[in-house]
Amino acid sequence: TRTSHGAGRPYYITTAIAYPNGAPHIGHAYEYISADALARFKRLDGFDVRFLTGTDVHGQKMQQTAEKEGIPTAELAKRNSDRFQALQDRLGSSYERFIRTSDDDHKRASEVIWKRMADTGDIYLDTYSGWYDVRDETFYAETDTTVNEAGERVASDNGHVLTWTEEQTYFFRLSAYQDRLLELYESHPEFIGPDVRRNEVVSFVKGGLTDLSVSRTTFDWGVPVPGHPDHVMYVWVDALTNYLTGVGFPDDAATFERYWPADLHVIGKDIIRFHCVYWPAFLMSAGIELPKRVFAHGFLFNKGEKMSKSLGNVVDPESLLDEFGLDQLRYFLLREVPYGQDGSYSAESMTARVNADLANEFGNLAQRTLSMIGKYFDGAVPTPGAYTDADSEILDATSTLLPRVRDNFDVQAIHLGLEALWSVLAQTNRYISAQEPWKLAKTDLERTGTVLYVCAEVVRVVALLAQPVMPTSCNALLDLLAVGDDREFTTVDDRLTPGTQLPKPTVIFPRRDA
Ligand code: ME8
Repeated sequence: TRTSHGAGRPYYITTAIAYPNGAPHIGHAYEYISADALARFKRLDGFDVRFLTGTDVHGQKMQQTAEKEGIPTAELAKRNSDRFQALQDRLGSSYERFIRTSDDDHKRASEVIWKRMADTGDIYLDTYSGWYDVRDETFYAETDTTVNEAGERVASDNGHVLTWTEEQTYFFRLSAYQDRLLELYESHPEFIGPDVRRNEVVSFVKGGLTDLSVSRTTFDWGVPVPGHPDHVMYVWVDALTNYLTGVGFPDDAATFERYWPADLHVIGKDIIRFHCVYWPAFLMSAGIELPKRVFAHGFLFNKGEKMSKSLGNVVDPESLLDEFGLDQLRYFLLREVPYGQDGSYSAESMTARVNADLANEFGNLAQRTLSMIGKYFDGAVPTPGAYTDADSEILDATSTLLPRVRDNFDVQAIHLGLEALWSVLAQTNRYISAQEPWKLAKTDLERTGTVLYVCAEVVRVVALLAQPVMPTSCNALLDLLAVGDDREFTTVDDRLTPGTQLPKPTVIFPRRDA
């Protein structure tokens, strides 16, 4: 047996936990798909992966939405969390746990981290007065607000309408962590990706930190503050703690020691401050190791426009799945949008990619190769003869794919990993056109077999390495090549065995009509 790259080492990856105050949208689906592809890649590369996702059920917005709907908040949380989980399942998400912050073990984890921060002396009681964005559950300093045309006080950065809050709350001594945070970003530049986000965070922290209000008394939908049940924790305190709960903190020491610190928190760019400033400060205060990396993906827009309920252009992931298919959606989002940047979705761009990359570049190569093996070799893998330079060029390019794609995935450059695979597919399509095995078959069956063997090898390796992105289709392709059950990346160099009987080929990536 061979040792895999991961050699069974633990790898802990998380997504943000969404507010279930409405239905999930395509932005949520994007985060789940991308994190799932990263988790699957690590699993196939031999890591012992733990992938955590879930919902963030507390906070004022949840309570307000439930009031509007006239149902208990717990009922809203359960109903909508179920919808988020159903979406994950439909997306093929390979999570180990779907946490809801209403889970009992999460309450306990939140109490323990709170007590530890309090024991350090970082929590004190004071009066908070200022602006609050209920939608994002964020406090705003007066200087970061303006008044809109309707005379409402709004956040300068996103225009959300703010409410004045004035109450006695507990504060976290965030101001004490400025130097330690700057030192963290300096000594661990990999802590925040992509680079542009790190620069944002560094300049924010350099601008000075004020203490953070970390409890609320004007509503009760949250985790009660230990010893002070008239306060509930500020929703972000308990929300961030989900990453600890998900690996057994504080009671399951074995699991916690195995998987913590997290290798990667996948989040969207709007919540970078919570993950790269507040979260490491809370952990430093509580004496808990810091996560190794936070990666912020960009936002998805509908034809370049921001999705919003008022514009009526919110894309429902279910309808996209119905229309395009799961692997098509997964591929499109991960290939079209450079991971870490904003991206745009449109039916036209999706159809174009599905046809060009999947139906033509990949599907057609597989289809031609397999049908010629059927026609000229009775469906048995042909025996390659001596390789020409043209053959070797393709085989060599193929054999460098795993390390290249791994390097890309290691820095979450998912789109570049896919680009590397598709460049070899393009090269192979040029090769098959130049070699013309359909003509060779009339004069030189051995040479025909060699060319088809090379093409089949490319299909095998690309299908193997694209599994994290398109699990179902790639496994179907590997089935068509009679590849055995072990489909981990350790098998990348196990070439197809000549003489192996292949099943009757079927179309894996159908064309779409524009
Ligand atoms: O922020 N495109 O929850 P949330 C891409 N509960 N990603 C998007 C997006 C879009 N249009 N809209 C949202 C929260 N997201 C908190 C997280 S974590 C301890 C607590 C992403 O439901 C967003 O960036 O508002 C975030 O990563 C995730 O969806 C959940 O957003």
